[in-house]
Amino acid sequence: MTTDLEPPAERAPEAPGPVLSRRVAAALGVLAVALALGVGDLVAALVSPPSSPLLAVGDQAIRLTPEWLKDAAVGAFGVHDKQVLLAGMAVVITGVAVAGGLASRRSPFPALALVVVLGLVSVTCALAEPSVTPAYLVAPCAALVAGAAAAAGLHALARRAATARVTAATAATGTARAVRADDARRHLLLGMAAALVGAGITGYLGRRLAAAAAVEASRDAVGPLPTPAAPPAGADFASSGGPRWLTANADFYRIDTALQVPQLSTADYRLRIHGLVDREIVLDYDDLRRRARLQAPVTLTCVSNEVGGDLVSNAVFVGVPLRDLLAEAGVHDGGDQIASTSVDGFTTGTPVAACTDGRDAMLALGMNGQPLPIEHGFPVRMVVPGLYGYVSACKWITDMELTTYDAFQSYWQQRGWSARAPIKTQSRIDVPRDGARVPAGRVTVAGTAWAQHRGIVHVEVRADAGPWQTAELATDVSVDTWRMWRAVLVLPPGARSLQVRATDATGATQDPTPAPPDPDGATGWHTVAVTAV
Ligand SMILES: Nc1nc2c(c(=O)[nH]1)N[C@H]1C(S)=C(S)[C@@H](COP(=O)(O)O)O[C@H]1N2
Ligand SMILES: [Mo]
Repeated sequence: MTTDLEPPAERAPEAPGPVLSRRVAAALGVLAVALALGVGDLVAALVSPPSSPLLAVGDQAIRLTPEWLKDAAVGAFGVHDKQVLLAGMAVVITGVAVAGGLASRRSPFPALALVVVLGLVSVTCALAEPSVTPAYLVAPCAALVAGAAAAAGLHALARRAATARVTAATAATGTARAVRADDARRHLLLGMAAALVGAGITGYLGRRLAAAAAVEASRDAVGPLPTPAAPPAGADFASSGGPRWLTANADFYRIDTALQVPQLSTADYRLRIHGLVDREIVLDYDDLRRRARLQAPVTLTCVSNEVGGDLVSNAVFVGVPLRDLLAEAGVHDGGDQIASTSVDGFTTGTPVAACTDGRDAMLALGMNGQPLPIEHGFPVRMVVPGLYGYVSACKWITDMELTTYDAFQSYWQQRGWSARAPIKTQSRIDVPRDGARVPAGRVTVAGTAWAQHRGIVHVEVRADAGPWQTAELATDVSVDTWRMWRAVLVLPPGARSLQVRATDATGATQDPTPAPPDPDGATGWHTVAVTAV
């Protein structure tokens, strides 16, 4: 038994079939195709990148284009010919989608047919890719299904909205018919918004994943770079619990301002050296790789490192000596600063003198025998021993402008940090850890000390502000790297405070004044509290 709460007159008359407005019909076509392309892109990125419908069709278009037209396109658009092709495809596809939508004002079938035809075209193009595997069918088919579902679903919503509008045309506001028309219209708008957001998100994620995969592949293609000799014997006291002299790439500390790791492939890589120079130079990755003759261990340190902090790591870098490149460009007398820019817009400002005074300043391509990890600046970064990272270690570097300290302020300088930032002498206790309980009596204390480009010659430790005791130093490898140390202290039972200080090769002992990192590096002696039991 049914109850009918509405009088029969309120019920919609059997529609002869509503007609969608041109605007709605066109939008429906575009949204269905956009969602199909977005889903196709995302699924392809996850399954098999070359099968992305848009890119597979673009690839075929390039393959089928006669040589004379290709030459003309390259002549007219230069290196932007691919972008022009993709933009052209976007215009054509949008036009076709609008037409398909407009043809679907009464029935969803023209739009569905369009999606199916586009789907079959992309299937055909994907299957024509030289590297084809059966997995190449997945993305175009997913695109087809998503596009067809969007076309059918949006069309149903649009019909309902159109029907309700016709029925409500004669009804007063607030009546059930008018409310129903408003609801139907809201559902249609929600459906369209969902399709738009879905197309945007899938398309964006697909593009990003594909870019990341392409850069990963570009890095793999570089192959191994000269492998560093094994660290010299006795360079660390890892056997006593101290840090290893060489930091594994995966453990190397990381600092970036960018929310996402920049993705730059070797094929797209260009470095421009310009400004106060005799000759502007533009180099690509292969140019740099051919000149990469310098191999040196360098300990990088972040200016933000607190006393006792771990924003310091050591690796063997391989790269092009900066002084070679600067000599080639011919730096003008007045030029005292290199303004380096990363592909993500970050900038550093490095003294020209530090890059020409004979130290191992370089554009690094390799780190511990591998191409730079992407998060450490692949394909190319700057490394200058002795300077904090924010004034020297520009990652994903694409531009070096010779300028002056008067004319240019780098990223962190603009935010109040010092223009010049040589690394301050520091030392750190790694064992025992702060808060540890240790057996009373003879306790091994071990850690690291650094004073890059000056070198560490002396480290002392003490307990409870007692007399300083000289620590044993590990083998000296380079003035540009940290130096490990260890000592045995005799600790009576109870709460003990252990402290360390280092002296660099100029004879200067580490500054005891506790100071925060801002504006040019922290000072103070690292102190840990332990309990001897
Ligand atoms: N492009 C870019 N380069 C950059 C940075 C950055 O945020 N963006 N950070 C700098 C800072 S502050 C430091 S300490 C070092 C850190 O290098 P790492 O992440 O390889 O250890 O990179 C420098 N180069
Ligand atoms: Mo830093």
